[in-house]
Amino acid sequence: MKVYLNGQFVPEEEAKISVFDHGLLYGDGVFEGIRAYDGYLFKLNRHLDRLYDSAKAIALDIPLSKSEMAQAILETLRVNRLRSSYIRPVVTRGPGDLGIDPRRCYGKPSVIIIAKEWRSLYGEEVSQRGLKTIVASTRARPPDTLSPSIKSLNYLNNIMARVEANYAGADEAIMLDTHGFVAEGSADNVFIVKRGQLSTPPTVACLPGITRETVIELARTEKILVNEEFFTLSALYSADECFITGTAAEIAPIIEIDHRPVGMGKLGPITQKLIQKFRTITGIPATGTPIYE
Ligand code: PXG
Repeated sequence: MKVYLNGQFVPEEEAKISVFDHGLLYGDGVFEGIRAYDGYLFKLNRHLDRLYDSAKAIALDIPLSKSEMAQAILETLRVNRLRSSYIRPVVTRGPGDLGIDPRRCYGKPSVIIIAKEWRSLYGEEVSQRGLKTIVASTRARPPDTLSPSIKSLNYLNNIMARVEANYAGADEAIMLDTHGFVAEGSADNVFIVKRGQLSTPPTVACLPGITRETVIELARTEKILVNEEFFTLSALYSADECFITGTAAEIAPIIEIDHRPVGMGKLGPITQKLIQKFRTITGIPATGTPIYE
C-alpha cells in the first residue's frame, strides 16, 4: 500500500512524520474519513468542504487547493488500484519546537492521505443483528470549548467514551451533551424513530455528519418527517427504533441501550427502509466522483 505524504507516494512502512510534528505533540491538525464505493468517491466535495472548514476554524492553511486535494485523493486510490475503500486525509500543523505556538512550526503543514481496502466496521453479523450500546458518562464537548463540528485530531473525548463501551462489552457508546441531551456516538451521529418520525440532535454538540445529512435527505424524499431537535435519555430509551450514521458505520441499527431493548429489540421497519435506500445511492455518478474515468 502506498501512502500520499507531502506530495509523494511512499510505501506504507516508510510513511513517517517527525516526532516534532504538532499533530503528534498536541493533536494540532484536522482529518476526514471518506468512502469509495465501487469506483465512486461518495460525496467528495462535502468532505473537502468540511476538511477546509475545520482547518480554517483552527487557523491552519492547507498547502493545497481543494481541487489539488481532490486530485491527490483520487491519485492515491489509483496508485493503490482501489475501487472500494476507506480514505483518511490528515493535515497537521507540521514540525515545530516544543512550545504550543503554531508560529514556532518551521515546516509546512504535513499532508497525509491513507487509502485502505474497505472492511466492514462492525462485521456483517453485528451490522445485521444491530448494535448493543451504552450511554457513556463522558460528555460531548460543549460548543463553547473546542467545537464538536471541527473534525480535529483531538479525539480523546470520543476515545474515552469508546473505552467505556469496551469495558461494558458494548459495540458503541452514546454521549450526552453537558445539558444531558443526547449528542452523538463516539464516531457517529444518532437518530431515533418515534411514531413514524425521525429525530436527531441539531449539530450544536455533534459533528455535522455527511451520512446524517444524507439520511435526512433520504427520509424527506420518502416523506418521513425529520426533526432536528434536542431530546433526552428517556426519549432514547423509549424510542421505537434507533440507529447511528457515519461514513464507516453507514446506517447501523441499535437494538440495545444500557441493556434495555430498543423498541422490539430488533431491526425496525424505518431503519430497514433507510438502509435499503442508502444502498441505492452509493457507488453511482449522482453522488460520487469517478476514480477511473
Ligand atoms: N460524529 C463524530 C464524532 C465522528 O467522528 C461522525 C459523527 C459521522 O460523520 P460522517 O460525516 O462520517 O457521516 C463521525 C465520523 C470511524 C471513524 O472509524 C469515524 C469518524 C472519525 C474517526 C473514525 O468510524 N468520523
